[in-house]
Amino acid sequence: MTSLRRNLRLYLVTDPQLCGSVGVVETVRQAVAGGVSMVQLRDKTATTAERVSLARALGEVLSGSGVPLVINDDVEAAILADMDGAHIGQDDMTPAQARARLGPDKILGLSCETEQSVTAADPSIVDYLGLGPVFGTETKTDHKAPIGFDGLAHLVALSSMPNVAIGGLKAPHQSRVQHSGADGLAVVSAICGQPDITAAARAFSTNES
Ligand code: TZP
Ligand code: MG
Repeated sequence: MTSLRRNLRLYLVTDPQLCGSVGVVETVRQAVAGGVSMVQLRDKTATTAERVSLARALGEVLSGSGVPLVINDDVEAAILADMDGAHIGQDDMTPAQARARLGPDKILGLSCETEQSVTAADPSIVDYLGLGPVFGTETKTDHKAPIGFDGLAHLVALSSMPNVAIGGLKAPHQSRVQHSGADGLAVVSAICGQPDITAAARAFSTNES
């Protein structure tokens, strides 16, 4: 298994509203202590300068942990903060544009909701796919129709690229996600805002089959 596939096993996507008074940095610190293996900084309303500053603080928390940090949507912030990479959606800049800005060595993730988008993803440009939403979720209000575990398995089978499932996923779903062939789960509300963040993250490793 590649190290990226291993990193995708439990992927925390941060939400500043859900993190509340605990904050994104402290949430990430506690979540990594519970086994989170990759982090995405996702803040739809921040400026690039704010994202860079938050990314630097997160970089200190993650230093030496081997947990990669990528940023949602904002390739320039990823470059300025020298983060590990970026994650884009179908409506953002194209993967080719993002790769051209990031250079060959940074991680580039791409959200895919349909067969067409999965088969169109170029493995020489994109490193991993985010597949979903598996379930409907209040965390992202503009998501496409949920695909369920059957839809997830179908999308996984269409591509040999590393991938991570997202959308409404909680610790008890872990074995269903594994059986679909996905490399891991990306979660927001299962960890952000939970009363015991480390325990919430750890619940995923104890559910592993
Ligand atoms: N993309 C598709 S669903 C989603 C994103 C960012 C949000 C997932 O949040 P949650 O709380 O894990 O359902
Ligand atoms: Mg996006």
